[in-house]
Amino acid sequence: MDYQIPDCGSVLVESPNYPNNYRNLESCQWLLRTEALTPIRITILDFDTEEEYDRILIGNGANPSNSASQIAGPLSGSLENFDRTVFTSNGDRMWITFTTDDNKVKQGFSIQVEDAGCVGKNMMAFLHNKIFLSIGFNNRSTCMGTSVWSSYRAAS
Ligand SMILES: [Ca+2]
Repeated sequence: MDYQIPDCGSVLVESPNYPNNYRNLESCQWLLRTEALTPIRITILDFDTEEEYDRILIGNGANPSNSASQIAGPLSGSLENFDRTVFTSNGDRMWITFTTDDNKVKQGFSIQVEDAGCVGKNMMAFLHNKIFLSIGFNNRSTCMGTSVWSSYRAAS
């Protein structure tokens, strides 16, 4: 899924089927960018995956295959064991990948992705349209069909 974060807005990136269990052999990718070209701040709100085997990676830019761009991960297991739950990009684009192995599933995760240029402002929820779908990397319906797509913007 590719998400564009509205000016002063945010989106929620969730594992497939969240808050129900994800499936085995998931391979998901989210590409994120801000409309305002400001950095992105992501906050892990909830996280529970099979330790070591079901994991996410987070990076700067729009190319998850570039390992030099990775800034966090692999993250797996429970949220309470993480040293950090907030990560900020160095530019207006960020990526998240999620892969699982062939056995043991858990609830997964919910991650808030915000326009870092507006963090701290009062925000209210509203629905936002999906901008465009990712192409090529992942056509699995488990990733495409279940990601929650909601966002927030500053209250006027
Ligand atoms: Ca697993």
